[in-house]
Amino acid sequence: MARNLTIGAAQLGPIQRDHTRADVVERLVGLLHQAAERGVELLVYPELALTTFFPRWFVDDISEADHWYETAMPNADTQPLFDEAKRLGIGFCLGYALLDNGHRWNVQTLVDRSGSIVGTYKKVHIPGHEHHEPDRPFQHAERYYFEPSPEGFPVWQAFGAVVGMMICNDRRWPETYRVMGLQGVELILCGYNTPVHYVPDPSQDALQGFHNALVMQSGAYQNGTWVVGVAKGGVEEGVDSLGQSCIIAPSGQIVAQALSTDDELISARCDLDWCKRYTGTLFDFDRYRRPEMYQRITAQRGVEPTVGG
Ligand code: CDT
Repeated sequence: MARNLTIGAAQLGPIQRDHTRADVVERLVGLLHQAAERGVELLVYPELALTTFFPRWFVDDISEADHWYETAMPNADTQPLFDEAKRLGIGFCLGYALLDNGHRWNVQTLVDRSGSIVGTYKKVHIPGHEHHEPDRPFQHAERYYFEPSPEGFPVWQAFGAVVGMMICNDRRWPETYRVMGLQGVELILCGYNTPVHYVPDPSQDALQGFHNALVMQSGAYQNGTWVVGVAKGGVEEGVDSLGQSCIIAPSGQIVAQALSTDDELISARCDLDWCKRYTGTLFDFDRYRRPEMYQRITAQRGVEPTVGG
């Protein structure tokens, strides 16, 4: 029997600093209703989908930022989303900041069609900087606000598929996809907030869209998996962020892509058995991989030159 899953990517436009959780959840529910009309079974929202991207500001005392974090999921603000999704029989994946026993995580929670939590993924690759950098036009202080996950890249059996998650910067690292690929992943869900202006090297600004597609398309193809990338785009508190949410097939082809940088739903009917055409042939890992040749991948972090220069 064919394993088809209709997946939606609920791109968000900007969330400004003074937008309340209630304002945002109303938008999320609006996109959920559009998704229901299209027969979507799983809807994916962006990274930090409940608030503005607060790591763009620095605070001297981190407890001043506590209000940006959720302390439970669901909670009073998100319960309407959980209730409506359950009523409609739509599962979803939601990105938010979590404050848990003093630990600060950037997470995505996957919820099944009956409203039960399948799992929560914590972001592994935390980009940006730890300290205030006053010369920047805006901060990217994720390394101040979030701990890197010690849990790696688990996968879950859900929606009739093997499902994994990654968050924003994780999508730029091939190891992210491969660790899940080695667990038989068939669907990777990824929310992101990507400022168009990359402060350390502005020559990359014009390439943001290219790099976004490049990493997710190659990760999908090289691991024979569906990838769903969902942006919070547009000008948020003066910072322009990339849209270009997309759904990518195991062939590496983009099957749906957002056209705006605003709230926008895209969707695709995804044949999960398409994965096997790649994982059972060209990327039959068990047959063709040479892990004994890849020891450096886990043995070292930075470059250790092996020749002069
Ligand atoms: N949110 C996130 O991880 N954003 C980064 C921005 C670049 S690093 C400052 C990204 O990889 O898109």
